[in-house]
Amino acid sequence: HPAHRSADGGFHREGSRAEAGSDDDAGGDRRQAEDQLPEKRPVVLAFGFFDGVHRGHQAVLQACLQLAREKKAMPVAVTFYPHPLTVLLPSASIQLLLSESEKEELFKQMGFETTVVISPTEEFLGQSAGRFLQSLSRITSLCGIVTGENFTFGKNAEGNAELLNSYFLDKGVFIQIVKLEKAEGGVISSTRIRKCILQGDVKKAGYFLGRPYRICGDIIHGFRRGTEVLGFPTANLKPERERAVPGDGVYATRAFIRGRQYPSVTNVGTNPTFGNKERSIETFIFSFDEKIYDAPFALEWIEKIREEKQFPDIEALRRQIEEDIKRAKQILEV
Ligand code: RBF
Ligand code: MG
Repeated sequence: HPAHRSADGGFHREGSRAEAGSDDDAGGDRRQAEDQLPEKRPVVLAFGFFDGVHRGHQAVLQACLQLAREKKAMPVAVTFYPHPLTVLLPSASIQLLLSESEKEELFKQMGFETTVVISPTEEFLGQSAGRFLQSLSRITSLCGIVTGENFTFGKNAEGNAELLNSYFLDKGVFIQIVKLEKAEGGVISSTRIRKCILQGDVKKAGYFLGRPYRICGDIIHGFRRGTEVLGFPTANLKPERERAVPGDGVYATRAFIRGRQYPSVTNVGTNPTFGNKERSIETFIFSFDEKIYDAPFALEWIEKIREEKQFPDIEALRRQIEEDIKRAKQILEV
């Protein structure tokens, strides 16, 4: 597996797993940064949390791939998981745009053979910016670092791109700071994309991401009502915890099951017509086949169609769903 997982924020060679909190360099620990990356081959690192791997992140990652080609070095995406905030504040719930494995998969698709996933500990996050830089400078194979202009590091985010630049100025490490990508009157950021998704604007989120927003999940059993009362059997998606879910409403979606695409329509909400207590995500696949409801399932959110509403009776809801399907087919061009 190409990902090198690090339990304490050090840069470890594959297989040299470390105990969290034990990398005190004063003790001459063996797991020092210089012997932590896969090989002695020169490396160019792209640093970031990269939640979403949106168009701004893609610019940073492409710059890293390009620099690595120029330097005949290995490009390495260095990222963090879980979110540093949830380490410092366990009660914080942050709604992420990608799971860890989805993020790694996107790096791979872009051309990164190697990813380092740092699982940040409180110690790692509490270290000074200076100490973070020192540990980087001990990687003898390091020949370049690429980050976005808003990258920060060290305790209280005291280190920034400028400090990174000045620190490495005379050390033979090329630092490239990539400008933030802008669209529709603002900078593209994970926070902005999360807001779009929560507000139901999945179309704009997809534009900022450079691909439709996608959620993978397990199928859970829903209410039999879908089949028996309405005549629209639905697959119920249960996303993993801490995942950004589009706001309540009806959406044109594409379901992916065992590598196949299925145009579909998805309702998010509490089904006010029936007064459910729990929020559900229910997908009706147009070309329904019993068998496909038992497989892992990914959903791409293309465009919102309408708000979820309370209908006076089941027949009125059923007629509206027929309209939703027509509209979704137009949007999905099927
Ligand atoms: N339930 C509602 O109470 N109000 C809605 O506006 C609504 N819209 C839906 C749109 C679609 C395309 C689908 C598939 C379901 C919708 N539902 C809505 C959910 C419906 O009540 C639910 O699928 C059945 O009750 C079975 O759980
Ligand atoms: Mg169902």
